[in-house]
Amino acid sequence: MNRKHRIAILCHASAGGSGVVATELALALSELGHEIHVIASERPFRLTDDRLAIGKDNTALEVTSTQQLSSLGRLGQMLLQAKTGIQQWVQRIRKSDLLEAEVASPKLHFHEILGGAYPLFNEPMTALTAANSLVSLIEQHHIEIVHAHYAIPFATSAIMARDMGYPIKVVTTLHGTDVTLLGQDPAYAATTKHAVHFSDAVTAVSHSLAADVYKAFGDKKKVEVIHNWVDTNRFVPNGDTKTRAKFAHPEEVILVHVSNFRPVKRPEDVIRVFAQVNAVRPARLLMIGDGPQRAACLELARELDVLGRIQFIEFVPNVEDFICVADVFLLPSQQESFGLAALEAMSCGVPVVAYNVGGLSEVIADGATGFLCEYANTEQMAQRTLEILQDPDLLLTMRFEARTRAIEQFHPEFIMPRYVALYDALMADTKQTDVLEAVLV
Ligand code: GMT
Repeated sequence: MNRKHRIAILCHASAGGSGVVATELALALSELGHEIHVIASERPFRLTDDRLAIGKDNTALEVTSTQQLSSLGRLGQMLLQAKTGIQQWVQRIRKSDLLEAEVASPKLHFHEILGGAYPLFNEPMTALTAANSLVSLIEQHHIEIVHAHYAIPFATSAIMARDMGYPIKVVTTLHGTDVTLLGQDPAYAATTKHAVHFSDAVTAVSHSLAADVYKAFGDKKKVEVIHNWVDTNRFVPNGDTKTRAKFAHPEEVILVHVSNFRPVKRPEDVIRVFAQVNAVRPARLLMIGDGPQRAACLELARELDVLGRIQFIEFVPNVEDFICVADVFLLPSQQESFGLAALEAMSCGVPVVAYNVGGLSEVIADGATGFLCEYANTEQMAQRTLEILQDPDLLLTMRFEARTRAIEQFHPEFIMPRYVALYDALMADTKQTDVLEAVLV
């Protein structure tokens, strides 16, 4: 089916993977000619002005520029080979029915959720204000599909709008903590279960998360696994020695961690691992992001006497430039349904060392694109990191394998058609006039 859909994408705007995935999905779908309306309390941080401009030509189908690659010497050559393979693949897939659809001019809109503040009450009523915003949008733009990212509160808002009589289809993508943390909290468990059961379609970003959903909410609802993807044009090795030189001397190695510094990310473990690595091999650490554990990380770094070797960098819009200088990316999360940050690092040709939790084993190929370590074992993580850093051949091979895996397994060309097929299947028995009629009545 080549029908274009009118889709509202509801997501959290704050720094978090679900907002990133929702934004990238919105951009990619609008490039394919679907009419997309992003709704959030504020503009999602990755929906920047320049990203909006990307939709103007169909550049998402391009692969890494040769110039960028050739500056990388042996690694560049290896990546170039991977690039050629993927280009052939893209040519082939372009010829298939799925993506053959003519690419219309981008149709991407952003809408802020209506405010709804009332001076008497302190309680935020986001679920209700989001449902109201949706209703206005459905009426004005004849939305057919509402795609909620993160179960609560947005899937609930979409279901509410549908229950008001609008014949929309509700798609909910589960991202992780909505099921594994909030979904387990008695304060949210019943509403999360309701959101999952009453969505028209539910997707999870990994097999591991799908299994968690079945465990938490029963197996009555089919959950389709659609992995996250990465923009391999943006997250690309760039051989930028100038930026690297800003953070480290030539003989030093660089470790990088990116997260929102919540307890679930265990950023203090990054400091512990770094201290052990630095004791053997002079190193620098970039801690990128911000969140509740930042102060504890600073304190621990002081205690372990490595503070002077660590740069804390709060929010950077061009995170890829910082990831690219890394020799190894550290991700010692307690739970990670997918680990988008790990995939972005791999796409930059950076091996990832992480704990073996959640869906990380679906992203990181243990021993090939990095290492998976026993949960909470910082000694093992430091040892694995050193194994990579002390062996230039292993580092080079892992860099190549990481980039190749990102391109071959997690390129938007493979993932995006899964979402489009899901929308097509949902709309297959809905006549286009149904939505218009319901809105006009
Ligand atoms: O809980 C978070 O870390 C935030 C959450 C989000 O909504 O941004 O991240 C989850 O979704 C990401 C995108 O699908 C995944 O890559 C992360 O692994 C997942 N986080 C956890 O499971 C902890």
